[in-house]
Amino acid sequence: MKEGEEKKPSSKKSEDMAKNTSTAEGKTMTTNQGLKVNDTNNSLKAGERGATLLEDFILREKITHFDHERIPERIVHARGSGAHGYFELYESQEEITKAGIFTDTSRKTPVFVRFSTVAGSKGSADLARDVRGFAVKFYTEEGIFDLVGNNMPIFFIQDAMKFPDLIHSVKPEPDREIPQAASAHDTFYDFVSRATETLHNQIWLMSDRAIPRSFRMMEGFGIHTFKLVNKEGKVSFVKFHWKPKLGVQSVTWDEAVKIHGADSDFHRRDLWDAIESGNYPEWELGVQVVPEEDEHKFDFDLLDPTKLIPEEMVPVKRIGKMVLNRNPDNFFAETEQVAFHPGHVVPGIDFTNDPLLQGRLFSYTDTQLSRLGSPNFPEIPINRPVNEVHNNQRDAHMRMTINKGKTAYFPNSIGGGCPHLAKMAEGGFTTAEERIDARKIRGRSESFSDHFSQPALFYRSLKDFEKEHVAEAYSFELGKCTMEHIKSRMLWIINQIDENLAKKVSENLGMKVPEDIERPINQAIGADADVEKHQPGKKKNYLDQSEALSQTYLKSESIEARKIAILVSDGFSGEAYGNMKKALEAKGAVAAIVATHGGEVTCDKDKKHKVDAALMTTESVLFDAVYVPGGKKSIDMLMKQAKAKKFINEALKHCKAIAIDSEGEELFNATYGKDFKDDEAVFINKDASAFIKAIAKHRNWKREEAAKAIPA
Ligand code: HDE
Repeated sequence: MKEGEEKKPSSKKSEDMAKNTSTAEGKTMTTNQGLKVNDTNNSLKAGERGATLLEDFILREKITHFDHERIPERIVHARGSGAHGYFELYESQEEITKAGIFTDTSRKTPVFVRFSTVAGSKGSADLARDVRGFAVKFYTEEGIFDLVGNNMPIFFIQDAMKFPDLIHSVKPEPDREIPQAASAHDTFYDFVSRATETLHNQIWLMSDRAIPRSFRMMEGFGIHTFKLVNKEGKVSFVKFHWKPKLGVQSVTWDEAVKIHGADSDFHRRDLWDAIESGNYPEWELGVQVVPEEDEHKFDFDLLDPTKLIPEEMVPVKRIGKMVLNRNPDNFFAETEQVAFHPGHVVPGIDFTNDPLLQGRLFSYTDTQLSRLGSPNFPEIPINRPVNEVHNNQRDAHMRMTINKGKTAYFPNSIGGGCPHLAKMAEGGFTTAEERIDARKIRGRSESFSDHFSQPALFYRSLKDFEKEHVAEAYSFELGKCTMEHIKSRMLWIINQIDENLAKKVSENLGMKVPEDIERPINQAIGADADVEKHQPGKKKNYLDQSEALSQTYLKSESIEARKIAILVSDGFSGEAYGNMKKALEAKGAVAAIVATHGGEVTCDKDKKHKVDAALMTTESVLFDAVYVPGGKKSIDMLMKQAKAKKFINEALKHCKAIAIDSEGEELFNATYGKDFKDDEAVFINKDASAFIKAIAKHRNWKREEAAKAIPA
């Protein structure tokens, strides 16, 4: 873009959506037919106490609409949160693609993003141990491009044919419909231990990535290898990455369990609040590009979605950024009705033969038909492209477009041959040509059979505290399984990934790692397949470690929209509070007063302050750090409250930063804090800057081992 040139406004989509919005401010109530209504409280009756009359068309209209308010929830990814924003490109990528969004730096492309959990139903809790969906809809000038990815770079299975099996195994067991939104049960591990292609995604699921602190602090991945095509028709392979500005951060499992009860909308609220407060979440879009001729240069198959390309082998080039800056106006109309599809692509982006991706190309339209009820779902405002749509598709349920003219066929002369076909030069989509000379076969490539090498690479690449979390997660999950043969099989499998990991988990389960297990190991193959060819075999070591696989790799100095609890009672030091609040807010954090009672709390300057949460209604796990200002009266009151001590103990246990003024030391000594005074994220009577740095680091994991002794 030339200097001084203005970016085009991002509002084309917002303007389009605005045509469908409705505000009731100052308006009279009407029926759906526009008839003014003067009573919406009483039905039409035969006498005041009499039977209700069927004639009451106003009642019937209201109740009928209500009866049909729900639509089927998504089979997977039912629980989600959405936000609007935009995408901007840093520099043209014309060498690898002709896609307008990746070549035209003057564009500000509108996007809608939906984050989700996978297994739970619509009303389940946000902090379930699960993969997170990360689906981005780009409203480009050439049509919709959907990048429908997850927060982990690989998937559980290699072939679309296995998707219903995978999902049936992880969903609640069908006899009792238990457990909700949890993988910790027999059927899931029964499947995992027999379909060993799942192991790589499975070990990521045991890592901290599965319990993020916030949607704003997750990476995103397109997972499949896609194709990019340039103007000359040259093809490159590509993997897409989203790198969050705030780094990748998680909560601990103990917190996740408690957040379930304290605020089951924790992630949804966090995203909403951050955007409302102007702390717009940001990600950079990265690409790993492999020239077409290098397809077979790797120790794994690029078409296998259970494999990632380590960043050490192919670096991630950051090509643009996405900012989420507007909350939806209406959850149902936007977040619920948005219909993603990996098959929504624009010229310059194309598919590979990844058999999982190929199956997805069918599934997503099919599922919208049952969920949204009509092939006209692309006409719903959130799904409409920003460019014009013209074709000969007509009618069906809920058609919105009023097509004029006589012709709905092609070729025609009556309609002047319109809509006419696009020539390639005009930007029409053409599939990248590929030579296919093959036998028709129901089977799987032997190159997909290495199931242990990358789970092992992932585990080796983690920091010690992350490894510990993986061991604890496996122990928890398998501990919840009731069938010995499933646990035993899993222990043998984990042992193939890493002996140390298997040792820890087996000790926690009070079981032995078996010498061998029933064969074949991998049973996710056809009955007539060459069994030996498809067994996972011994793990290979083509890279000792990949730094980028540890989530400590992406660092951030920011404390934007972090929530800091200021723990007080009446008589707290107004000056100390004011200084800390100012310092925190200057960095974009939220300083929330948590007091021994609700309403207002009075400081030592006799000034009243609004209480954000009374101790009895909130929990330490909902905050990122704790500050206790001085003020003798306030400290004395807090000393009498067991919940205040619990609040501090939990923050300590979860390795959070804690700052206490010297007058508060007495309170700190009455907690497990007395054993952690030398801790590098505990600040007694220090200024705000060190505290803020510690919050930006997220947690002091070095404390974790010693903090296990805290019974909170
Ligand atoms: Fe999906 N997936 N999926 N999936 N998926 C759906 O589509 C499916 C897969 C992903 O926020 C459904 O509209 C099949 C991989 C996300 O609305 C459904 C297969 C990845 C979302 C469906 C996969 C994903 C979905 C349910 C194997 C990561 C939520 C509702 C062949 C790259 C999008 C819907 C949103 C949603 C099918 C595998 C990500 C049923 C058959 C791999 C983020 O069509």
